[in-house]
Amino acid sequence: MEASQEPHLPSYMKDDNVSQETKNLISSLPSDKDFMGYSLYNYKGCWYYPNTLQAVLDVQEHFQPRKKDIILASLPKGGTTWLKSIVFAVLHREKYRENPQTHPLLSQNPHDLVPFLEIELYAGSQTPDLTKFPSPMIFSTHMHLNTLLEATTKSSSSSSPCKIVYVCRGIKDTFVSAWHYRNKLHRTEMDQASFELMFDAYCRGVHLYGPYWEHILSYWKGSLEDKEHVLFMKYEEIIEDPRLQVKRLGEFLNCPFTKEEEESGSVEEIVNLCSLRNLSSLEINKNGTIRVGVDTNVFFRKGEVGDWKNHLTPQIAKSIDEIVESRLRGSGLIFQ
Ligand code: PAP
Repeated sequence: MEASQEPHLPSYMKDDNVSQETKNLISSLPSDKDFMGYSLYNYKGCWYYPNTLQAVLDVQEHFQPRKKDIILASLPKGGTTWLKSIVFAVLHREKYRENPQTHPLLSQNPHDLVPFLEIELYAGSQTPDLTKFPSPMIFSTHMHLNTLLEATTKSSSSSSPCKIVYVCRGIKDTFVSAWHYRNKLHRTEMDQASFELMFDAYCRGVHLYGPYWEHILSYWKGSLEDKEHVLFMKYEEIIEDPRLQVKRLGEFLNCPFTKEEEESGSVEEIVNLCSLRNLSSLEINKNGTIRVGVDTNVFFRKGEVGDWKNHLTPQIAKSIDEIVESRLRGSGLIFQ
């Protein structure tokens, strides 16, 4: 089925919102198909569906962050929803301290509180009105760091004017999470052949915003070069010690937790508020739909480290580990 006719496909995966100029560009780009046969195009080393590429180009041309804005970055299924909720809760903790029952995370999905640049804001318009958002505003993106910096530094120096937090997750769990997400999006249980095709595409790096290793390396290098502006986080580390990572975020965002806050349990409150158990039990996240038209419940599943073991044989797992290891070799980043 053509992407534009697939009823459950989000707009960013389609090809019906592309200017003539972008069509011309696309016709000159390397192309491939995703595991369902939808066309992907490689622009500056990264794979996009046509509508996503259009929006990325618009972000690059028109987005102008303010100094205090914060940008959250990730690969799809890398921990985006969790990071959005934690950063929102850390940044706005004072506002809802007195009346925690009015906290926006209890009534809105994290994706509606922290909008995507290219998947939401610039997907509907080349020049969305961002002045309506209070500063500091938290935005999010799935773009590579290099692509993002082309947008954020066009009128300033080469370093990012605002803070960027990146989260990533081991490729096998990212892949398995993406597999379940696609099944939920298409409202069907896809077969083993589709699973294998999708796995093969991940191994080749041909997936939206892939290759995986290029994406994480761009942020890894960026975080080493500019520690003040780029923070590199791992989903697995948040699982292991969420308190520590929440405090790390507070430091990075220039709103460290005071001793009194720590003693009064403020860090734990954020950890609990943003936990998968809590968020997924809320009515909004069970039966809601986010602004871009995706059901809220598709963003919450198991949230475990190592769920890939239920889907990949040790041999298959080894093959993808070897690919990632060879691509990351020499970078100092160890990630499996
Ligand atoms: P996105 O990039 O499309 O927004 P993203 O949030 O990165 O998706 O990935 C969803 C994964 O994060 C799911 O993982 P799973 O499929 O392995 O279960 C989801 O369960 C997990 N997730 C979502 N919210 C949380 C949370 N609050 N705590 C821990 N994991 C979470």
